[in-house]
Amino acid sequence: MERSFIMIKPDGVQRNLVGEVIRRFETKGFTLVGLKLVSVSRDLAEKHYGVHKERPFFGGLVDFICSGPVVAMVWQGDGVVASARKLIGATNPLNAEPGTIRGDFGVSVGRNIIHGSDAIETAQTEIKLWFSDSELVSWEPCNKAWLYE
Ligand code: IDP
Ligand code: MG
Repeated sequence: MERSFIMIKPDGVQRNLVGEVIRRFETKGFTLVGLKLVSVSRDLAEKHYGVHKERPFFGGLVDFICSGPVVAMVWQGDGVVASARKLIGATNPLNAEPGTIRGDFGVSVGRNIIHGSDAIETAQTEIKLWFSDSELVSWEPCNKAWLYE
């Protein structure tokens, strides 16, 4: 089944939004298959945001991701990659719709609380970068028959 890499950034952790974010993914109907608190190394942050290497904000972004613990997660479910992006909202929280995580909790693009993979292939790469196979748990939620027809 489809999986997405979701990370609560240092601002989300510092602002006590870990439970709120997890609640939104849980109540939507997605399944948590990986979860850990990580003190991110520069190397990992640079690899994760490698696509933005040439952008002016890259250095500040890497500094920020390494500035405090993050919560790295893998969520599973039909269409989870695109759906997670909708739950998260637009990159700039000021443009994010109310009801989305960024729309409800943020005001600044450099402090937008959460990361979510932008495509299925990106998700696969990011999951491999952040998690070993043994850290991911395949399990069948008992409410599956009530979420899927
Ligand atoms: P996304 O997180 O919505 O996928 P991306 O364009 O992939 O957005 O950018 C990655 C992250 O880089 C953003 O979540 C944000 O934290 C940061 N970022 C993007 N654009 C800017 C900017 O113009 N100034 C500062 N930080 C930015
Ligand atoms: Mg992105």
